[in-house]
Amino acid sequence: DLVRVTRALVSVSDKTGLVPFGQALAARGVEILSTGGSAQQLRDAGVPVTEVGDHTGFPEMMDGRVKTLHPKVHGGILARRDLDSHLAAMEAHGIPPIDLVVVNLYPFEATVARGAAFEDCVENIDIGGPAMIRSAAKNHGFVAVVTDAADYDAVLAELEANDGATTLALRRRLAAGAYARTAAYDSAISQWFAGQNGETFPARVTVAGSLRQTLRYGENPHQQAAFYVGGAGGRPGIATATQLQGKELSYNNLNDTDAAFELVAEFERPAVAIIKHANPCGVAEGDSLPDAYARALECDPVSAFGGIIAVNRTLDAATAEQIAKLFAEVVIAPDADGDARAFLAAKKNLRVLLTGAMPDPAAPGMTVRTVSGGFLFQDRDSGRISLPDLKVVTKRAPDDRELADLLFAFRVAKHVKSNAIVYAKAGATVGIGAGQMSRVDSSRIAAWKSADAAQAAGRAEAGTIGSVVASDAFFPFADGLLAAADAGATAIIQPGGSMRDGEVIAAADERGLAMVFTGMRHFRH
Ligand code: 93A
Repeated sequence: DLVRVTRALVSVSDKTGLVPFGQALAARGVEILSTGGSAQQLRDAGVPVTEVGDHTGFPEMMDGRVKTLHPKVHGGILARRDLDSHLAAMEAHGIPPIDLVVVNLYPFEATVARGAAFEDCVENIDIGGPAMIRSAAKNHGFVAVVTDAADYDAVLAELEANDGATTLALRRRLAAGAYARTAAYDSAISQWFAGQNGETFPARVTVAGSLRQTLRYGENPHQQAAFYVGGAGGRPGIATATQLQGKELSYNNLNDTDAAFELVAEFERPAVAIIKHANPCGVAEGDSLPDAYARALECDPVSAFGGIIAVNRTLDAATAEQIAKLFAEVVIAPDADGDARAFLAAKKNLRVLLTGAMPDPAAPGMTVRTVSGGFLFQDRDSGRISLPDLKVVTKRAPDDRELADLLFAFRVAKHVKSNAIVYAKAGATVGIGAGQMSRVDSSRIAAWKSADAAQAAGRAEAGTIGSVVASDAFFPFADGLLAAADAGATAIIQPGGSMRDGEVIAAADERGLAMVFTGMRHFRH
């Protein structure tokens, strides 16, 4: 299954590593056919090349739209070397075999990403390149296809090891990668086209991504798993992060870290979120990160053990020193200063991720999840409630302190699995109830956990006394609200819109509570 490389066709837009690769091929006596810009660069570096136009006897034409689309190129790539009829056709038409195809495509994705005009994007749809890639990959029995400069070294190593030949194993691996590349390329084109036509949900979709890493296992050890990146357009977060230290990230780490980072991105002031099982067990904003961290931890220090910590500012030494005292799985931050890095370095197993920037919580985007036999697509929940959106529905209006905490609590509730109930005071959560099937249970659990935490810390009263409370969706009955009032909450924020809003408002008035409606729900499942 060894095939000696005598002739290569090189046509690349991304010319990274082109010259050394071409030099190495030439040194092996490989004849290089190449297109305009690629040929120019090779020739300038002293690598002998034949222009494809000279090879085919046909000039590049129509601004390069037609340069390699010629039977002498495609015949040379597609011909089976093990069939007499194919060999006879090559002979009859003067078609020499091409054993190596090195092509990367017009930078369509990058052209779209830089906001180029429609015509410019269209011109960057490569036709000849994918045709050659697909031809070469189909004929992998005899032809090697390289679509990624990262594979140049592997190809050269094979040629070196096999006296100038490629193995079938390598050609098959390259072929699979080649079709993945053309599929992703066409998927990007179709997605862009649909967008230009104003189609939010086109008739067909492809979900494209590149393998970042295989994971030790999935949610459980008997499940295989891998992390693919792609889709969100470079949104700062786990996909763009560099890992400074620590063990390999697990499937659950990635999922929880994503949740943590998206949550702290909601806040303008320094903020900290501690996440367990995709739900926050403490969130706070404050004048500084150390202050926010201390108060986030105070909410539920028992659950914070083994948690994931996200901050929305450059991690400083004081915060890092505190974090180093806790057993945490992951810390994610936009950046970390030198002293902070030194503190965390002492915790060898702690994974530290730096993203370079915070994501924009209001940015539009799509989320995808799988269901049996299909996918569910939706806009990401970029909804954000601010002061002018609030409607006071009770006799008593919230005071300024309550209003600030209500907005804070509602923003946290958006990131808590439904049914979500969040008690907050002075910019910190003091009780969180998540993921219950009934809202009243979430309300009770949050209050109970808050009382527990106070007792464990030796505080006289539960954090919920004098707090405010947020609910991610309306209270269907007054019971959930009454549970919050019993826990000591003085003000409530919720979407409103229940059939029984009247009853719920009356109950709030009776208990002297202030309540605001947001008109926006934040379910998260
Ligand atoms: O315009 S094309 O679709 N028509 C072609 O016949 C063709 N052949 C190669 N684009 C074509 N290519 C692409 O040109 C390659 O895929 C590569 O991206 C690029 C290399 O051009 P140059 O060597 O002139 O820089």
